[in-house]
Amino acid sequence: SPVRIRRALLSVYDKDGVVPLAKALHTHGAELVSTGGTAQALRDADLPVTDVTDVTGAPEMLDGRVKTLHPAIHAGLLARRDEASDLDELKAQGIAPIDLVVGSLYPFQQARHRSDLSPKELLEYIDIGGPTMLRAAAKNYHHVGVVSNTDQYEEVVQALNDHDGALPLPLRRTLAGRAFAATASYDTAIANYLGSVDSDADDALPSPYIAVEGKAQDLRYGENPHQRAALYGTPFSFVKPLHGKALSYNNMIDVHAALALIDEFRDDGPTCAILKHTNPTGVATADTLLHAYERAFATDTKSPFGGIVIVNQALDRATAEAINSIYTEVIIAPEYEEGVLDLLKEKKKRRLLRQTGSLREDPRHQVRSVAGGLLVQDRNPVSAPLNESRAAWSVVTDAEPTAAMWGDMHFAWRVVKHVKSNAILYVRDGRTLGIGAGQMSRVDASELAVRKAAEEDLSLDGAVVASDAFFPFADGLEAAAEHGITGAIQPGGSIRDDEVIAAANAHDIAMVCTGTRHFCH
Ligand code: 93A
Repeated sequence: SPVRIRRALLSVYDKDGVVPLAKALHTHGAELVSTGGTAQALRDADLPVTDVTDVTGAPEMLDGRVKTLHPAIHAGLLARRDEASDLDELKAQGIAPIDLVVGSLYPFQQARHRSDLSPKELLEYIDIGGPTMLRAAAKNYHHVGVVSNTDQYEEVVQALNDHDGALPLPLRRTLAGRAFAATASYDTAIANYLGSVDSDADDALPSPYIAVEGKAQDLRYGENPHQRAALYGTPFSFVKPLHGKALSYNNMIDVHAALALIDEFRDDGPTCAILKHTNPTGVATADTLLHAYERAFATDTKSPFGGIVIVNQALDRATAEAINSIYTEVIIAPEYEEGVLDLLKEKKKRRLLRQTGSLREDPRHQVRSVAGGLLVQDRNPVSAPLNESRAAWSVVTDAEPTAAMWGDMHFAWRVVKHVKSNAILYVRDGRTLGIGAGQMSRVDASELAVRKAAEEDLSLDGAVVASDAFFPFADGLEAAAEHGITGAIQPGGSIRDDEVIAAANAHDIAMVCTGTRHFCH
């Protein structure tokens, strides 16, 4: 049976869209009851509002910690309208029923990521009264409606209009479910946060901050069409879809890889990376984005079809046209210049994303599942700028890198991190020349990278080679030396480092050891 909304309690942190909703409620004859800020927002819009303090007869207390936590509110929400005794009790206490709650909680999840808040300040973002209202209304959905997010407003206004100011039961049940999902994920975020702050600092991984706060969406399928799949948590808060079908399971993995890679180049000049199956097919920096794209594409002109292109600055028309000349499934840019979206939207199957944030702002740990459990680790941090990196790296050969080689080594090192192991790649002049990804042997990876470069008629003369882990033997480096490389960057640390360094010296190669390994499995 539809519930006619006679009295609505609105208490929202996010004031977006609350005025139109309140207007609709008012038009349908509902009395509006609100907490301080929300009441102000409604009054500013010339709506009549009853202050919650007038309903409770108590002031807001403890800096707002106690606003709606009062029997006049909660009995009004929880009373069963079909229980005479409930109604009698309300009457005896002079409490009027409340038929609808509109709430949006203090943004704990966002505040959690703010470095300017102390732990004590963060606690103030734990909403107590809000979830209590939502849960009370949701529990009593047979008689009360609950709106727990701004994205439900439109649906609710529509229902009010369609049902003469009432909300039908099926909608109330759906909304109740969403309210409990919202409070559950809210509490999970708090639990994860408290679990992740360990008072005693030591080297052990503290209780991981994972933040999987319930199912976000079902996916059409998983890695393959016969595998069911769903997305949990909020992993894609860093991209906003602008066009195309929802991201698939594989798209999401690739998008993550692309975001992680471009993060390394956030402070560089125009940079473009093309990826397939999480591996870069080419990465380049240049004077313009178009040149960066062309140089990245030239690394491997076969593989980018159906791949991802990501750029570190606004996508201009010329670059978009170049990207558009082959089938590119996913494009990610921080901005799209005027007209560019329209051009790219012509391909229906394509997904266009705007990058709205950086993975480096995500404090969550990296998680992978293995049979029966989860593996949790710190994420591989973004590399330091060249001058800082240089201070931590050591030149182990007689030959010293030139300034240009330092730049290329730094570039190569930041890309090789994002290539599946074993990874070898060649770089010259801020662009990849050949990438060998995912080989079981390092020599194979090296040969693959050489072969790819040869297929594209790219000379390796004067290039630097990067290896994600140490060269176990001199052979990998010697193979590279034959092609005229002049520099090498690798972690070092093999028991045969001496042989590897001797080989480098024999070929007049400048070798830098970083002391850090970048396996990517
Ligand atoms: O501090 S609280 O946990 N105590 C309460 O009693 C309470 N009642 C509502 N926070 C409480 N709220 C929250 O205040 C709501 O969930 C909403 O986020 C916010 C709205 O406050 P205002 O209308 O003053 O902006």
